[in-house]
Formats: sequence, structure tokens, C-alpha cells
Amino acid sequence: MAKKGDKKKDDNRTNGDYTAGQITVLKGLEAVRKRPGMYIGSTSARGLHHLVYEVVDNSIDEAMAGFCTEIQVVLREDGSVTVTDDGRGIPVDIHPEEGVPGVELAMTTLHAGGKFDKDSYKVSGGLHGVGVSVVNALSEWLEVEITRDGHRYHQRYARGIKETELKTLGKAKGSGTVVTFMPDPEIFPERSYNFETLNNRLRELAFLNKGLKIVLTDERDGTEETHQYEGGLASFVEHVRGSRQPLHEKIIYFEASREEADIELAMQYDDGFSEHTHTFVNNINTHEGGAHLTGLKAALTRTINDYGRRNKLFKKDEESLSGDDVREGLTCILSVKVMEPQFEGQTKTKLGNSEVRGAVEAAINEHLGIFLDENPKAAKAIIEKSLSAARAREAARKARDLARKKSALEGGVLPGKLADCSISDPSLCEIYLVEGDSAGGSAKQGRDRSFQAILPLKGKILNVERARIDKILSNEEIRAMITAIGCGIREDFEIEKARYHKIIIMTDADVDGAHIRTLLLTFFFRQMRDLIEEGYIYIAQPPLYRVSKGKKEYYAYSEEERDEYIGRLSNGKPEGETRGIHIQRYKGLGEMNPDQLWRTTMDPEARTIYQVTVDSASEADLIFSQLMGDDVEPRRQFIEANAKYVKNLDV
Ligand code: 0RA
Repeated sequence: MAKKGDKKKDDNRTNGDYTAGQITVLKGLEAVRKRPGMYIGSTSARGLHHLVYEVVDNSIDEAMAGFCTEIQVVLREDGSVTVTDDGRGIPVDIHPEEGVPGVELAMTTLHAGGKFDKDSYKVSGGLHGVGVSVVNALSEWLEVEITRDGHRYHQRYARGIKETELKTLGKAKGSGTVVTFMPDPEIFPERSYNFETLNNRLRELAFLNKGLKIVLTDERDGTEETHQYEGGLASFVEHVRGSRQPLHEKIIYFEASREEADIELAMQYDDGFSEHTHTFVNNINTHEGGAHLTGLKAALTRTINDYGRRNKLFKKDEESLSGDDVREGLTCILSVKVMEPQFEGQTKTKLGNSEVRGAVEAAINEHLGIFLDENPKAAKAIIEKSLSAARAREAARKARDLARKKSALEGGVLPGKLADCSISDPSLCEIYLVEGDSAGGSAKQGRDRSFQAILPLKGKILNVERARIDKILSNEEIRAMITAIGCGIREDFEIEKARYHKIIIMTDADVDGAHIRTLLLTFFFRQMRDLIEEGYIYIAQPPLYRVSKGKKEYYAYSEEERDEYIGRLSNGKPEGETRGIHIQRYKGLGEMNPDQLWRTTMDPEARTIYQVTVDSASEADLIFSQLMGDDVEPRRQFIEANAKYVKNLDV
């Protein structure tokens, strides 16, 4: 370890004489550069965006501690990103044991992050909490500017190693931190930031941190968005609810501070049939739920049943509402902040702290109870809605039992239209959901039947967004899909039973095709969300053009590609000499023969398929509601805008 005042040794560093402390630092950062995926998940676009979240998380921590009111994120034209906050500023004083400024420790020591001063934070967010040193290690260069104690300071690093000492730039008022970093091209093959992806997460962070102002500026095109919500989660619920019709005007909202956790909840019922619950722990979306969600569900069921019973709103004494009944048509956001969260589950998004369950349950029992007592009209509407859900559920149960008897939903009998594959290891198997019987026929002929199954779907499938579960299950196309995939839906969903680990949606490259694709994605998102989270859902990309001359032929998946092939076939000769080149535009899959369909869209060696991912579950929730809800206009606009650009459907 370098000792305080060990100036001479420090100077020697440039001569290759490293101190033990510096060697540890270098080894740590080397490890990050060697295996970036271990620290930021991947070096794809996702990992690239993760860098921004990691830096922003430090500023959010400062906001949660009550010292920061505004965060600014700027995407620079040169590809770098600047994150500015008005917090206390990263400490610059010399660390007593390490002998270097606090900021340098934070920037070069793994896991030190902002948490090297444990006393200054009650709770801390952070996606994986790996800290800003990881961003530093993975940046071609990084500059930090700190204002505090009446001065401005600056330091620069390259690939995690300091390039300059911490210097004073002069006197300055106020306080705050500015971090600018350039993602390293040696690490990230793709370095283009997506404004919407960042904007969705920053909006979410603003909702989750009431009053905090977050500005995102894109200097590449001048776009700017500001997020600041005095309503906190109540604003979040309003946002996620979108245009669904509320059952009661006032959003149920409370904040409670308990020993086990700080709790914030907002909820509102609408006249729809889906549930839209999103839970967070220390600003992290807990997709897999956990203790806080268990507490929430228990409290809702208990409090609403209690209220109904006390106020004689149930017809018979024995009538009672199940958890699913009281959550139908509910938009609900729960955010808890926990001192030492334990994240469990496959994706580490399940809260394990069992003590939080009781705290959440008690707080919701209390506050929801008060709301219902004070708002009898809303309470009555909620109870009636839940009772009608209960009746529908009973009808669905009967329908399902009937279907079971016909063994349609049980494994046993697969749908007649399914051309199944011959091998049985799901991890090697794929199913193509194909629009239309004619394309389905070509796909059946063109496929590799050992591992590819084909299920043709005819016409438009049911819009699950506007249907109740009994109606969904009575739809033949949907039943065929559920049976073929094999893992059931919703409460009965078991991912282990999935018969294929790739479910590939293959539709025409036109507006109808886009509509069907959206319907299918809505179905998976609402009924089998884990399939999306597991990365099982894909979208096939059929070619848009065939460019040929004599025996030579190319398939183009975009207009640019088409033009490139035309150029290739004309050997760079001028326009006039392109005679003999034939260009066919495919309007539907049906225009390709089985062999062409195989070579362009189904052959794993040649095809392009997009994996459907969800960056922000709450935003995806909103998009699907908007797309598939009662309003026709947003759906039409979205489908038209995205018909050609399948990629954008990766919500
Ligand atoms: C530790 C202690 C203190 C501030 C910070 C960390 C801090 C870190 C970051 C990272 C980005 N922005 C930040 N702002 C603050 C405060 C020490 C004190 O003043 O008592």
C-alpha cells in the first residue's frame, strides 16, 4: 500500500516502479478490461448503455442522500457522455491510508464506488453496484471535474489509469461532480447511444426519486428531454396507465418510513382486464418480485376483502375475492428503499429480505384501508370490479376444465396444424409462428424438420389486450400456440415446460404483418412474459428484395443493401448498363418458394433473427397498452412507423 506522503514512490510510477497498492489497482482494472461482461453484463449495446447508468447511479445515490437536486446527461457528438450533478462533489482530500485523493480511489478501485464513505449514504442504488471505476476501466479516456470547498478540481484517466494528477483549476462556488467518458472502441464494437433507451430509464429514475430533475440532451441532433415529477410514483402510475379509463379519479398514494424499509406506493384501477404492477428496490426493477411483492399482494387481498365484508358489499357471506380478482385492471407501482438489499433469482431481480414483506404488508393494510374508508365511491367501484373479475374467472375455470377434458391444453395432444420437429431437446428446438396457411406450407416444406417446428396461424389473432382470460382461452389460434409451446400461461406458467427455446415470429413485411407481430408480442408480454425475459422470443426477418442477373442472385433486407447488390451486379458500370438486372420486391412470405424461404429466413447459417428484449418493463407495458388498447390511432401510427423497421419493435 502506498503510504500517506509517499511522494517519491508515487513519482517513480512512471519509471515502472509500481507500489503494491498501485499494482492491486492495475490488476483490478486489468481484470475488468479482460472480462468486461462480468462487470457490465455484456459489451453489446446493452453494456454500452450500462456505462451511463453506472455513472448516473452515483449521482442518484447523492440525490437519495438528499444532497443532489439535478442530474444532466449529455450525449456528445464525438461519442462521449457527460453526467453532471449538483451534489456534494466526490471527496478530493487525501485518503489517510491510501495516500491518494478520494476521487482517485473511487475511479481506480473496484467496488469502492461512491460507497467508500459508508456513513454518507443510507441506501444506495446501482444496477450491479460495480461502481464508476468499471466505467473508467472501459473508457478510452475519462475526465472528472469536481466543485467543492470553494474550488474546482480536475483529473483525467486513460483506460482506467490516471493520466494527470488531481489539479485545482481555481476558485469556484457551489458543489457538484461532472464525469465525461469515452467508451473504449477496443471494448465496445457498437458505440452509438440510443436516445430512447436512455430516456426511458432516466424517466423511470425521475419517477422513482420524487422531485429530482433529470435532463437528457442529445447534442448529435439537438433533442432534449427533462423529467421532474413532484407526484413521484403517482405520476408514474398516471404515465403507465396511459389512456386506460380509470375507475376512480384519485390515485391511491402513500409514503411510509419504517425501520425495515422506506416504502412508496401508488395505484389506480381502470376498466381493463390486465394487471400492471411494477416493483422496485433501490431504483432497480425487481422483475422477479420477492418479499415486497408478496407483502403487496397479501395486503391488497386482505384489505379489499375486509372492506367488502365490513360494508356488506358481498352478496353472500361466503363470497370472497382472490388475489387475481383484486388485481384485475390494476396499475400499481411499489418502490422500496432498503439498507442492505439481498437480490436473488436468476437475474438477481428478486428481493430476498424477508423482513420487508411484513413492513410492506402492514403499511399497505393501513394506508389502503384509510383510502377505502375515506373514498366510499371509489371503494365500491373497486369491489364491484373485483367481483366481476371473480365471476369471469369462474367462467374461465369452467372453460379450461372443459378444454382440459378435451386435453387441448394438456401436453398429450398437439394441435393438428403443428408440424413438429423430430428431436425432443427443447434447447435445440425452434418453432416458427407463421402468418397464413400458404407461407406456413412453404415453411413446412423448406424447414429442417429435425429441429424446426412450424405452426401456421391464420388471419388476425385475438387482441388479448382487450379480452378477458375466458375469451382468450376460447380462441383457437391462441390455444394452438399455448399447446404447442407447452408451458401454460400466467398463473399456470412453467418455463421448464417450454418445448422450444426459440419461438420465432415470421410475418409478412407489410402493415398487416406488423399488426400480427404486435398482437403476438402483446400476447407473450401479457401471458408468458418469462419467455421474453428468458430471451426465447425472436422476430424473423424475411428479405425485402431479390436482385438477380442471369444465374447470380442476392437477397436484400433493406433498400441500401438492394442498391449495393445492383451496384455489384453492374460491376460499377453507369446506370444505363444495369440492363439484365432483375429486381423483385417481396410483398409477402408466400411469394417465396420453400427453398428460398429456407435460404433467406430459416437457415440458421444465413438468416437474421432479432431477439425481443425488454429494457424497461414499465415502458413496454405502456407501449403495449397504447398499441392494443381501445384507441385505434396510436396503434395505426406505431405500426405504420415500424412496419419497415422490425428492429424498433425490440421494446
Ligand atoms: C462519497 C462521499 C461524498 C460524496 C460522494 C461520495 C459523491 C460521489 C459522487 C459520484 C458522482 N457524484 C457524486 N457526488 C458525491 C460526500 C462527502 C462529504 O462531503 O461529506
